[in-house]
Amino acid sequence: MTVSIAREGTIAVVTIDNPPVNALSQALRQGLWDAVGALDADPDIRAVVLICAGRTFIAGADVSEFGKPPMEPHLPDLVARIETAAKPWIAAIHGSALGGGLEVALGCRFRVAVPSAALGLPEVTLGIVPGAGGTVRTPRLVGAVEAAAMATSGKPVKAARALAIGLIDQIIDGDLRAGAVAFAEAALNAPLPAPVCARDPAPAPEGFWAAQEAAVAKAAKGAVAPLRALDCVKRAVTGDFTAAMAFERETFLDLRGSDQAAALRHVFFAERAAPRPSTLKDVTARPIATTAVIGGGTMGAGIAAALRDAGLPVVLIERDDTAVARGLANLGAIYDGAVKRGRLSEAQAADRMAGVTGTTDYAALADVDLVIEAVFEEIGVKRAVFAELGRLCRPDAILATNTSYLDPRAIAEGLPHPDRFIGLHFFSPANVMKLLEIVPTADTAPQVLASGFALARSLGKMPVQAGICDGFIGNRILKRYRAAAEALVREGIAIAEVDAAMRGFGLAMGPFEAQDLGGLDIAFLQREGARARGEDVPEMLGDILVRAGRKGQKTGGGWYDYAPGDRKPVPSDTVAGLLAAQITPGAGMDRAAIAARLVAEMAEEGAAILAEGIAQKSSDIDLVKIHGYGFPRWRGGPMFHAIRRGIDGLTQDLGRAPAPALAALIQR
Ligand code: T1G
Ligand code: NAD
Repeated sequence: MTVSIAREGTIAVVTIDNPPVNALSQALRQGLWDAVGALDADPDIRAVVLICAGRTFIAGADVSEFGKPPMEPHLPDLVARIETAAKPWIAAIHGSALGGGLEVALGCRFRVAVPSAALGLPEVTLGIVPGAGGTVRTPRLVGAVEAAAMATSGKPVKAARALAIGLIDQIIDGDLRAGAVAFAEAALNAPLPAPVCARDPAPAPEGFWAAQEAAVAKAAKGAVAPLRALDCVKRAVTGDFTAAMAFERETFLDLRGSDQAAALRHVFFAERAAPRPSTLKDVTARPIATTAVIGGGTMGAGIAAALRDAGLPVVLIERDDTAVARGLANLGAIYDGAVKRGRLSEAQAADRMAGVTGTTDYAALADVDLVIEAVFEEIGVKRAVFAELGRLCRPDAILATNTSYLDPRAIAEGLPHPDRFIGLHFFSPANVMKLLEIVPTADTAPQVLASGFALARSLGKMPVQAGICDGFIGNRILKRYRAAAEALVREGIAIAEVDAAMRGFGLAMGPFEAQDLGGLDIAFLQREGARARGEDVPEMLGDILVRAGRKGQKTGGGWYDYAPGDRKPVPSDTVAGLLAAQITPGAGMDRAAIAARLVAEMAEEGAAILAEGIAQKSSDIDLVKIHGYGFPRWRGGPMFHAIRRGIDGLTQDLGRAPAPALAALIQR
């Protein structure tokens, strides 16, 4: 790590070089602290440009220091030192100025940035609030509304927007360093603006705070930090600077040690470890420039959209011309929706569609780099497709299946060059859900596995490597979760109570309302298929409902009744009658106990998955649940949650001792 000083006439250029993202480690803070003193004492220097080497401006405090006691110089003191320096400092920003990075830039008298730069206060995504004046100085530049949006959402703003709202003073086209030095020289020829701390924030619009509190609480879905960040911005706008700074620091230190902050830090590092498995460190991925999708149904259309969103051309293969037209229409519907929601312009949507070629002719696949199969979940249909692919695709073309429950090895049996075969399990809707389970077989070449991870990165997906078992990682835990939820119903716990408990825990919906939304018949058909293969599959309560024609919302009723045209779940007397014989009322459980039980059951299945080597690390299992099934990020995932619950907590939650694999994981 270095903080170096160069002199260009009367302008000093302070360059930070702390790879990979110039995070504000203690050494870096000390280096900047010392640089202020040195340059204040230099009579030849009239202004200071602060710039970073590498790919980005300061990306924030060093997250790896969070679990440790804060060390001097504390960041708020460093920012104040820059702000009150004898010579004005100019922050020259490229890449991202995030968190503490933006706070340092706010201590500067000016901020300039390249057009591609982003500036933000992402602290709430780590379960904390800015701790060095981010919520206090930002409103003094951009006003209450913009500052509240930045601090409570954690979303960065691009340079053009930052200029428009007053967060930066100029966009530098061309060389940032030269442009910043020129800006500094010009700034010295005019009266300097007051330091940000001395500027008064514009008052918030009438009624803003009450409306914002309601909106932030709704969006936060149980996360604590966003509302606390709003409180800080409100103090900054309605009170004096010093008191607001004290309030923010107190809030930061309070949240820094919280369970939610620990959970979100866990997810932060898990998300950075998953896309780069150590086993693939020296493996080069095969380039993927052209792709094909077989099957234009629910998943095929979504996968094609994900590929197009990443700029990859797609050949969409279907059974016949009618199905081709339907597949293209499915894809067109996805983009029509994106245009309606303002996510894409008409021209962008048209461009996405122009990159798709629909056909029934497999000869169109002769030169594609990657084919993803998403046809019916029937082994015969899939094997026939791969026989064609094996015949017509290049021997080095990567062939992938999107199967949910079939054994990829059975699908690939007899395929020439099996080293190029892999499972790529997308989640519906495939162009939205970030999770991608990557399922190699024993024959899959490391280069092909690396290509799967590279594809995930280019699609903006969260890749998790999974071994082969029924349901891989996510659906196997889902099956356990559903069985455990049904067990509670068999003990007399109301269906609606189970769903309310899981919503209260932070899930978007409970297990029963989710099945009604997706359809009970999908899992029912899986179970029936397994039974037909002679597997011992216990009777589920869901089987009783499906056999009674209750498949969920699509049939007007599943676990709940639905009034025509209404998606609101209503507890069903019919279901109560159908299931009455299966219920032996137990002692009853409150919602906290219900949620604790079900999360512990998820973790117990996760521990078994880990012990069997189906998952590589427990944090991957957390990512599967968060990115594939909506497990609340601020809980860290079922494995993180269980490890913090400990053996005694889990014994209480399960009503019995946790299975050996889970106990062993906790005692590691
Ligand atoms: N601290 C430590 N390491 C960090 C880091 C950070 N803030 N940000 C990234 N890294 C590491 C990361 O673990 C990975 O390491 C490598 O850098 C590349 O990251 C006082 C208290 C900057 C947009 O939340 O958003 O300031 O795996 O793969 O995709 O108010 O990293 O290679 O060993 O993500 O190019 C606020 C978090 C902190 C920014 C770059 N700041 N980082 O994305 O690379 S709290 C953040 C990011 C704070 C103050 C408060 C992204 C990025 P490795 P990467 P990327
Ligand atoms: P779907 O029925 O919506 O689509 C399947 C498509 O495949 C249909 O359009 C059909 O015309 C086409 N097809 C069938 N035989 C074909 C052939 N020989 N050549 C070309 N096209 C053919 O099914 P879906 O929900 O999209 O599921 C597809 C696959 O994705 C299944 O393996 C499923 O297990 C898996 N999957 C589904 C989900 C989900 O939530 N639906 C999630 C993940 C994975």
